[in-house]
Amino acid sequence: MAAFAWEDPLRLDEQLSADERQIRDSARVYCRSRLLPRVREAFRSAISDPAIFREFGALGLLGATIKSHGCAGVGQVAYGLVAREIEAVDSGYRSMFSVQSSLVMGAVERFGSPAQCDEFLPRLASGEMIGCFGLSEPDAGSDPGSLATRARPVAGGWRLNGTKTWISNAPIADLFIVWAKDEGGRLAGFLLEKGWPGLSAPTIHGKLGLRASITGEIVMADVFVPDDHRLPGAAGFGAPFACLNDARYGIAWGSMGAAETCWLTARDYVLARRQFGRPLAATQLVQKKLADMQTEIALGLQAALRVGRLLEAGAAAPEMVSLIKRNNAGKALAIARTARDMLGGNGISDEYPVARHMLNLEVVNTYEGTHDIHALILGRAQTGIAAF
Ligand code: TGC
Ligand code: FAD
Repeated sequence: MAAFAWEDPLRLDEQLSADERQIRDSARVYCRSRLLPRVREAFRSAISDPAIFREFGALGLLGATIKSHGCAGVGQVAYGLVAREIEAVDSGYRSMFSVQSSLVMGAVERFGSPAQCDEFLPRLASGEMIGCFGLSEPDAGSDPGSLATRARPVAGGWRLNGTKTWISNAPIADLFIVWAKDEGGRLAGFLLEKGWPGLSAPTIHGKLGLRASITGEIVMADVFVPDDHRLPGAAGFGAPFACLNDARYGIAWGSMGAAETCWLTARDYVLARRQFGRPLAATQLVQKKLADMQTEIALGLQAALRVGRLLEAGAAAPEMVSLIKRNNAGKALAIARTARDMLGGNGISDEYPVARHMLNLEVVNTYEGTHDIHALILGRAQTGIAAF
């Protein structure tokens, strides 16, 4: 029998190509040397540093799966590995990366005109321009089909009225993807630019999780949007959901990165911490917790890899993405809570990363479709009954 590598129990590493390993390793070096040293202060003071977008851009990480406009054109697995490295530091940084890459650049690339792609993708890829994605509203979260933002046709374009809430990056965004219904109730996507009359993006204060990623509203009071800023290929809810599939897939990998940090921190801690005359790691209860963490992470990563390979082959279904987003975010949150407990009183301190990850993962379990909404998507697929 082969030897067992406890850190990589199912040998994920050998299932990756040399290129994928190299992309992962360079993302890891950046995340550990540049993001990790600033995350504690960023979380404490709720600082979302716009320079991070330019750093991601310089490394070719933004919109990395896009095969044009100077983007790297890497596969879905490589994209997932990058999300895992970033979220091993903080879910807020991964949020900044996913919104820009999957939700904003993805929307422009899939549904934009050639002129819109030429105008926006290079600046989004470099991080010079920051984007946000406005779907959720005060009265339309899990049920975006009921959104109230309206686009009224006028000479040369549209007038948009409505409010989006809980929008990542909004207060620092230059480009706002806004989803609105026209007078016939059909969904359309629009590209709004910072500074336009009637457009504002106030910050939402007082968040207890995801504090390194700024969140805000998008308030639109009769904002004029010229025709050339409507996404011509986006018609109906299939458009925002297509972008969400990509971001949800990235979360499945990313949340496992956060879980790994919690697991490894807990392991180091219980090996070093002695109570009742022996290391905590010498107790059966503690070893069971470590084994559960290792098992869920190994299975979650294998599932993400499998869906990544199917996406690369054009053979993945959205329900597969729901399955791994729901499972991995939920399991990562449980692992973070357990790790927090295993560190005792120290688990509450931000000297250790576990409580920060735990608070972040509460958000990750909620956004991009809550844990229960993804259960209902899977329930509908197996019963044929929509129970929303
Ligand atoms: P339903 O009838 O199911 O679908 C309406 C149309 O959309 C199509 N569709 C999809 N297409 C591609 N991929 C998917 N995953 C799709 N899901 C649905 C569907 O085929 C249909 O197309 P058509 O042509 O027939 O009209 O619509 P519903 O209203 O019954 O949807 C139900 C439900 C619950 C599944 C959906 O509303 C949902 O997913 N709700 C969750 C909302 C959500 O995820 N919001 C995320 C907001 S963005 C965000 O959180 C970003 S955080 C980012 C960060 O910081 O990292
Ligand atoms: P609700 O939909 O009100 O749900 C509340 C609870 O009810 C949940 O537990 C849910 O599972 C449950 N529930 C809802 N419907 C049902 C049902 N039919 N049956 C059983 N249970 C149900 N949105 C964007 O558009 N862009 C962003 O960039 C973005 N970033 C975000 C960043 C942060 C920090 C946060 C917290 C949210 C962000 N969101 C964003 C919004 C996010 O997608 C929503 O919060 C999420 O979809 C849930 O919507 P809600 O908060 O309105 O909760």
